[in-house]
Amino acid sequence: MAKGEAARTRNGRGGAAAAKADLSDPAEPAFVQLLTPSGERVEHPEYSVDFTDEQMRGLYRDLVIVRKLDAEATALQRQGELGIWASLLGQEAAQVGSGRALRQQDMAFPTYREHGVLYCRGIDPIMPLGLFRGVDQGGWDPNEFKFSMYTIVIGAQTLHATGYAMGVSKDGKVGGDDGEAVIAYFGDGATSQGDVNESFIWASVFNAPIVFFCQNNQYAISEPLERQTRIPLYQRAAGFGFPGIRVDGNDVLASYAVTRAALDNARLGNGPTLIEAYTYRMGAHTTSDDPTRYRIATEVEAWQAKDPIKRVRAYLEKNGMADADFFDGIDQQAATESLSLRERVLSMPNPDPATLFDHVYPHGSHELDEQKAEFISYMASFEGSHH
Ligand SMILES: Cc1ncc(C[n+]2csc(CCOP(=O)(O)OP(=O)(O)O)c2C)c(N)n1
Ligand SMILES: [Mg+2]
Repeated sequence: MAKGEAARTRNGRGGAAAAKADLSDPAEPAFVQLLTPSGERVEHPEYSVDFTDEQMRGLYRDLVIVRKLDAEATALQRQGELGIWASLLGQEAAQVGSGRALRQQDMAFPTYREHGVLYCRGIDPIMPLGLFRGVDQGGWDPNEFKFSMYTIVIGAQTLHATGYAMGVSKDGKVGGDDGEAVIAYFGDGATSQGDVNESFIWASVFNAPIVFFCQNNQYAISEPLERQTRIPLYQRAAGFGFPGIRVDGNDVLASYAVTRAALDNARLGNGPTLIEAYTYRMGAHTTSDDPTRYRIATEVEAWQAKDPIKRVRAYLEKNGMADADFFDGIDQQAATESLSLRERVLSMPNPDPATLFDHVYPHGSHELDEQKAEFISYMASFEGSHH
């Protein structure tokens, strides 16, 4: 069997992979959409946005900048400056839409791919690059930015988020318009993890103020969605006793509107919501992955037509809300920010290896002190040698 055939057979639908990605496929359940792929504004009976022209341009700026920074990080990995990188390419709208819907007091729990949400939280985009370069553990303060550390263990952060949300409730910080809400990000593959299902149960029965934001990017590394579920993911919520909704994850307006409504419900004390942001991972799973081994080019092309940035640009142009100078200015700003990112990555100092022991426990331990001393003398034994 040829390689391409093997990939198609694993997808289970033969040559239908491209049709699977077509959102107008009647077999696909409806989702909330406010901006079509061609840049037309459409209304939805339950969800709306009322952005000013300035705010719309701001969303465009966010989308372009996070894509550019992401491309720079991928290039840095290819040049040997990062150990690995998990690209967000294609998922910008899901991340910027939900990220901008968060209020300052809300707490977010990311995976390893939420660079766009991190950017919206006001964290310097250099921070995750230290982690992926292996020179620090991710340098931001989760309490200061209300954005937890990246989590590589699939689904684990949903438990952290649920516990945190239960704590918010116990602290009496829900029930009003100024209440606090929590959002947990995870992928389609993560929905098969016990941790995620246990989180759903705890959040449900304790009515925790949490939004479960699943970016269904159609793959868990090489495993397609049909290996995770026989029903649309958002419908899983019904079995746990809270609402689930599917949104066009390539539509920044719809992602914003749906997330804002779910966060408001949580902060008012109405409990959890599962949001399935229906999107597509345009690039590789990480820089260690080769997606041509398991998916066909026409599928990727079908999703390129639904690009999250193109549709916002088309909308701005059609409605005379931005001119060529504006778009050039944004491209210039993105180029400047990515150049700065590159320069700062290249000048990141290598840490003293002995500091590894300083970040295990907040107040250290006797055993760690001993191990650190032993390690320092071991390292000293190499001094003067070339090993
Ligand atoms: C508990 C656990 N099992 C396996 C892995 C290896 N792993 C890393 S990413 C990944 C796929 C995750 O897919 P998904 O949840 O869809 O998120 P995506 O990467 O597509 O954003 C797996 C299996 C892991 N990191 N943690
Ligand atoms: Mg996935």
